[in-house]
Amino acid sequence: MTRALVIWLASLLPLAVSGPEDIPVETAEPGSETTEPGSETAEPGSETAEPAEVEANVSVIGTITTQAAPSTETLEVTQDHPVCGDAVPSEVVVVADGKLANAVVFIDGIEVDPAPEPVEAVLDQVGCIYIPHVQALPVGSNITVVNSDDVLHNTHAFLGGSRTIFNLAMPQKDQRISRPLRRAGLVDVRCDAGHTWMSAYIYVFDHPYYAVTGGDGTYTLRDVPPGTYTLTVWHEKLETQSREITVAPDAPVQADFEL
Ligand SMILES: [Cu+2]
Repeated sequence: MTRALVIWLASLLPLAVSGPEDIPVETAEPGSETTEPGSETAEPGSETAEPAEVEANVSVIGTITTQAAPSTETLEVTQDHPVCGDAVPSEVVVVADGKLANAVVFIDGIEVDPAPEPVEAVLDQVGCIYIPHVQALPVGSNITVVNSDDVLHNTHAFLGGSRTIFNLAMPQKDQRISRPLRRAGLVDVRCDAGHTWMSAYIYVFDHPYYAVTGGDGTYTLRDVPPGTYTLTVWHEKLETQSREITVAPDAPVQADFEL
């Protein structure tokens, strides 16, 4: 088994339990399946809050499913085999029992003032794959790119598919470089060191109403002000879908999607 495959399998363990660790949410409740950007404003010490209190903040919940087959193929490694192995797993469609991981669910076009609190985030390069593969962050956050491999990675991030926001040559193992995410939008990351199989996505938002699905396909949006909104779900390969929802003050909206 290649190193990359072992590392990838290990990376799935937390995914299956608690979803991708997209956001360092200090106050995440045990067992919460999705990222909880809204909870970053919680008071220090709120880790001991009653579960019922947290549930009261839930505005939109749902499950993202698909009939698409999981990506079972591996991606051929074409260079740096001693570090990268001969193949790495594809993370394009991660699905179990029809539940889709790595889908980003968000309210489209909502304006908030002030902007959400920035966070410190990490994009690691381990065994010549990015970890996490998909994450979502508030605008203004810092992303620290880490090279955990003893090989050159050149981490190139594009906003909106074309505009370079950082382009980092990282020749040293354990090298770390931080960059701010100054604008909202979808950032895709590629490796310009010839590792054509490497890809990651960072979805940057100027509001706190978003989540990334974990291994169980569920998401939760919290503290959304009552109103009517467009709810959108994005996935790197499957069709983007949107739906109008109305958030009421008293009960959460259930909004499931099949991509
Ligand atoms: Cu690379």
